[in-house]
Amino acid sequence: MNYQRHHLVQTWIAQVGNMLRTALQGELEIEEKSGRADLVTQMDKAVEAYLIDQIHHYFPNDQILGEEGHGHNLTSTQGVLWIIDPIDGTLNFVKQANNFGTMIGIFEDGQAQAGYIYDVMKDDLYYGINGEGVFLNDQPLVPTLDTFLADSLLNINQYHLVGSDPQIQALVNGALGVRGYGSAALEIISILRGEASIYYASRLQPWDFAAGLAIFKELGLKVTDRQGQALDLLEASTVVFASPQVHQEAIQLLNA
Ligand code: 2AM
Ligand code: CA
Ligand code: CA
Ligand code: CA
Repeated sequence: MNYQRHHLVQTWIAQVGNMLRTALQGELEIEEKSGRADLVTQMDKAVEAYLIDQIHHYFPNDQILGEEGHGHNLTSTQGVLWIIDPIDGTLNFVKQANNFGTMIGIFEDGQAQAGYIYDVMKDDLYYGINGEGVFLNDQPLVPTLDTFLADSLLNINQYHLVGSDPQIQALVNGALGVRGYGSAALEIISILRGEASIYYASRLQPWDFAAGLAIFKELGLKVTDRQGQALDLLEASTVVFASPQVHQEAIQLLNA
């Protein structure tokens, strides 16, 4: 494990937390991206720029993929690749001043090395380091998840609340209940806390799933596409995050 890198990332995340909490005391500059619910603020850009500056300074040979424009032309996962979502849940950041996160995944030749998910307003940092375990604020974390979908809360994103895909209806009907936070970071955190045992989301980008993928792998939990196949770190996908048994049930229902 790369302790120098881990300590740097912890310092950067603390700084990002201060930047974001301070920004919420003032005016946000809000722009639309693809539509009214797809927003970007000056803080999404400022946090991404800050993290990229730090990574470039300490690790000049590493590659970086960030939501707000960095590395979108990458075609290879060779070497060290950082995948960054500066604010996950920007709509929550703007509307709720709560329920958003910062996510960082670190990969080497496509293999997960570390994942960080920071719940900014709670000041809770969840991270997993390859071979070292998963931690919440430096305390070891091993979630107890449900064995059966019927006993599980299912987190889903809003695209599944409309439409009539019968397989998704079967998944929803098979679960104990459905929840949605509007932030991939918080949906993943709720599984790490043992609250939900599955998160099903379509149209996730690499920066939405990379950190969670690294943390889940370290816990022996599953993260795949809808067919149960491994994700491509450079491609958007439908994603199923779950405990192994619940994942198997979900993949069966989603492909029946
Ligand atoms: P974001 O806030 O970083 O954009 C709910 O909107 C969740 O889906 C958030 O995690 C959000 O991440 C993600 N998401 C992915 N693509 C999105 C899009 N086109 N519009 C809004 N949210 C999107
Ligand atoms: Ca966004
Ligand atoms: Ca996101
Ligand atoms: Ca984002």
